Amino acid sequence: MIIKTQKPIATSEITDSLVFKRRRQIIKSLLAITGAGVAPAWASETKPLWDNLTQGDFSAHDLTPTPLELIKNYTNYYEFAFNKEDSTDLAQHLAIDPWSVEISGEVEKPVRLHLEDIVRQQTLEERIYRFRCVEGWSMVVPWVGFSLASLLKSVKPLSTARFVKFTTVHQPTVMPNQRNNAMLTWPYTEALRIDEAMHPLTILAVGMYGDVLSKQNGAPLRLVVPWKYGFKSIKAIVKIELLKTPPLTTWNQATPHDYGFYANVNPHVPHPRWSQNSERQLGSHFFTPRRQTELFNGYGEQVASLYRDMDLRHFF
Ligand SMILES: Nc1nc2c(c(=O)[nH]1)N[C@H]1C(S)=C(S)[C@@H](COP(=O)(O)O)O[C@H]1N2
Ligand SMILES: [Mo]
Repeated sequence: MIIKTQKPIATSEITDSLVFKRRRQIIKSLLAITGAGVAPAWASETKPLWDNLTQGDFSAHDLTPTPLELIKNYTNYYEFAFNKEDSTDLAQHLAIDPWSVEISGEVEKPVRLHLEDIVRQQTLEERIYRFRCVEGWSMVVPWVGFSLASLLKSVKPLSTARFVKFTTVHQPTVMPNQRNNAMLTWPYTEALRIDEAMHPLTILAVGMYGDVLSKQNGAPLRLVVPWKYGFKSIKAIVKIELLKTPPLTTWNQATPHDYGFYANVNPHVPHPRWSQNSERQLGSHFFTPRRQTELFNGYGEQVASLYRDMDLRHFF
């Protein structure tokens, strides 16, 4: 894990038309502090520009970001399509400015916030995380985001809050599968236990590769939980609810035997139709051996204690 921090940048009066430009500027200025951010270092074999940054516990792992070129058309976004290229193209129609997020439920101060105000209040960091999809592929992504815990604390969770539910935007005019009600129940929802949501590794991302998030990757705001399978990392979030009881989530509801609530990356628990023992790393040559999948996607040192009392073969 590599973390880069900067004090939030003071924004003054922002009009809606400036919103996107402003967000992009804030994110880009994060890279500017290192004097880098000109050439996309992740797109080549040159030294990554975060080489000079503090490296966390994961320096032993290969955390060279997957070249952006290789992942930008490789999208799972089922509101748009069930194949990766079409969902990338169709996602460009999503309307993302202005954007607001409702935070409600078991909190002292339910609010609806403009994304710009959230970004202004939170401290943006760059985090380079491994990302493992349940389908058996993986990548390394330099996200730009902020701590979910920090946002949740700002609305003062009540002691009754035990789960956090996230909901994707409902935009049936541009999301074809929301119109057809195809396959899944829309809008897409996901959830975490409150301690998972409060974990320092859990972030809400507004950017990647030193720029704003692209629409196909979940703009303008998505969850990233690096020790869980990718489907937990819900895109285009408009609502965050703190709840007393575990909510039904999209995949858990659709195929309860395939996808558990926890969905922690676990090489020992196969999917009903394939092994989760190894993964194809995006961008690797076809003759490169598959990577051995790690328990908790390699973040066990940080998160295993959350599941101390659970038999991980049953809570999958
Ligand atoms: N709203 C929404 N969020 C979603 C999905 C989706 O279909 N809709 N797909 C999930 C799955 S299965 C994965 S693997 C990741 C993919 O993220 P990426 O396209 O940015 O790589 O997004 C997750 N978040
Ligand atoms: Mo996925």
